[in-house]
Amino acid sequence: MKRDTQIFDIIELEKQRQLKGVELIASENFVSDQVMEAMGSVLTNKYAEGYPGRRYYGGCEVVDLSEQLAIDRVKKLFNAEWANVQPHSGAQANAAVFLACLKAGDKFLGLNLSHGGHLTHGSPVNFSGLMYHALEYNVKEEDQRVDYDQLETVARKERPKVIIAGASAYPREWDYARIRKVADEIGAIFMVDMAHPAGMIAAELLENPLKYAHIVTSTTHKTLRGPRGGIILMGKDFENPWGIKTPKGEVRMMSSLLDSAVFPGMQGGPLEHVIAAKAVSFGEALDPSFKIYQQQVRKNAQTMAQSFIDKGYNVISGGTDNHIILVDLRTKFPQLTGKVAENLLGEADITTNKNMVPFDSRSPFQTSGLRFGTPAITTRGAKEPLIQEIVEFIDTVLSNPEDAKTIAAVREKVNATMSQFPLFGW
Ligand code: DSN
Repeated sequence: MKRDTQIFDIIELEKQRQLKGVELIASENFVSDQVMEAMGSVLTNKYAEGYPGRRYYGGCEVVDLSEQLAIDRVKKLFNAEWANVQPHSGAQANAAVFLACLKAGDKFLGLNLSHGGHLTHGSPVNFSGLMYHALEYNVKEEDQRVDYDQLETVARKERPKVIIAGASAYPREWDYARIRKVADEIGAIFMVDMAHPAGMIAAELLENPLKYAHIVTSTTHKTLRGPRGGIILMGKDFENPWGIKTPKGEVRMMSSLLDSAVFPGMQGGPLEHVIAAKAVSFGEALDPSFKIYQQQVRKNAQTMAQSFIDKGYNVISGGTDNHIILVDLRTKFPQLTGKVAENLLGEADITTNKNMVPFDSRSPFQTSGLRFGTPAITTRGAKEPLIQEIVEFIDTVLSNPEDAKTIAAVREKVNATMSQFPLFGW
């Protein structure tokens, strides 16, 4: 077969884009060469519906080994009793938990999307909001931290079957113990979606939600620095609280309901090449060097937050406990929308994303905020001085929105700087 130069030329373009730019999207990272090697391996050829040791296809004895290795490593990493590594994404992992715990129309409670919540935690345009009865809690206006009083009030009044913690744009630590307490009071399942801080949790820099939550979901590609994908974990397995029984009349364990919800409930054949790549990344996260990396991610995030504050920006909640910095542009640039700011920075090869800020006066298509994150730039080798320089670049661009020459000069500096931080061994 002739080499498909059309697509490989496009892939090369993307490689060059990644190499020359400053990557600040909080949910992105750069995986190692061996993670990519596993993803591009012969394992993509194998159908393996089912789970290790109980498949619906022959010839699964080898992929059983790699899937079991992924399960064993992720359990060790997060101190989990049970894991499912098959979800194709975080959204699929969450959908599987919903399928296992809720019936159509049942109530659940999650963080308001416009206050930092995830799309799959009840957005009206997502399956979670379309199929189920989504209730929400907010952050407080005065300090932009989760309003636990409101969460408890809604939980006691509405008695949702599931309460979810976790966010896509929340820079602070969670009080998981407090949420578990109210979940127990009303008999709800407490689920934590740790997609964003998973790597920091693995490195023990943030509280491990598996100690508090019944069920924990995550993506594998953000701070955790694995391939794109999802996982479901439990610190401790337990009998399902609704008394759903096996054909033999025994109450089914939650692990059994969750396994069935992933396959055959939500998905067909697992992506065994991606599962092998997950195993590689979990192995990397178990290495002591991963903790040093995560410590630097946090130092860089704190440096970035302080540098923005020093330049007169409004950093939501006044700083960060994790890898996320959420900036409200209205204080420094009242006319500048997140959408325009994202495009301006893109012209300087600085990649970030527009984001709603709590109590935003603009729509999700415009927004008043920008979300920044330090996992990817830290993988490139950035330390605090480079972070300060990057904030300087960002401030120069946003302060000169009409000045194409200045923006082009910043782009040249960005490209020259990033050429000193190599990536990829291929
Ligand atoms: N879309 C992912 C993010 O960027 O945070 C998960 O919500």
